[in-house]
Amino acid sequence: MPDQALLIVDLQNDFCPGGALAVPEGDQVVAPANRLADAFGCVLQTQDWHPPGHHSFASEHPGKEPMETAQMDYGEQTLWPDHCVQGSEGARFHPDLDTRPTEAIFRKGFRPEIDSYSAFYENDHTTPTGLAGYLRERGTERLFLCGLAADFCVKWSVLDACAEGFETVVVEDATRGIDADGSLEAAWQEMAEAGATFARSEEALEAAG
Ligand code: VGL
Ligand code: ZN
Repeated sequence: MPDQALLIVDLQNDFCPGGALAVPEGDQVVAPANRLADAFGCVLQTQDWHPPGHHSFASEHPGKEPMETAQMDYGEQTLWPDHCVQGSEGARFHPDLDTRPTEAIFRKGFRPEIDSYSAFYENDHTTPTGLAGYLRERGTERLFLCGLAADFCVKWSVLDACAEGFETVVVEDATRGIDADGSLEAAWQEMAEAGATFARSEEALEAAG
């Protein structure tokens, strides 16, 4: 069996119903994520972790509303409601998520001027988080991903995981999308084109052994 790991992306209060940037049914991901975390030998998490006044917040751009875009040094950036502010309740993991099996938590989005969707690179696509090196040093060949949001942080993590040469599997019933302007449908297609495969959690649990 290839050496494998599970990455749970941004399963935080602000991305769940009632949160600042709620993903529809985001909380439904918690139960399958817990089952997966219990089964995998190596479990990692990401945590969206923005300083107050982060540049991706629409509130920092006078005249702009959340979900509009702005031009940044590194290209076009979607503007979001203030969310996942460092140390806030919204930045905490969902209270029902069992984080005990988690070995390492990679925080991202903590540089004030640059957003970070992917678990591997910031949105400039060049500043690494160290996750690729961590996985390589551990000998990981296959990476399973779940969490939020399917069309943003999960998608960009999946595309980078494929580009970094990991066999990449999206656990399709353990993720949900924001779906801004058809972004969810596009995300499934982009992930498939990048070479990712898709599995139901039962299949992922079987693969975890
Ligand atoms: C995310 C938008 C802004 C995500 C994070 O976790 O998908 N989306 N920050
Ligand atoms: Zn964010």
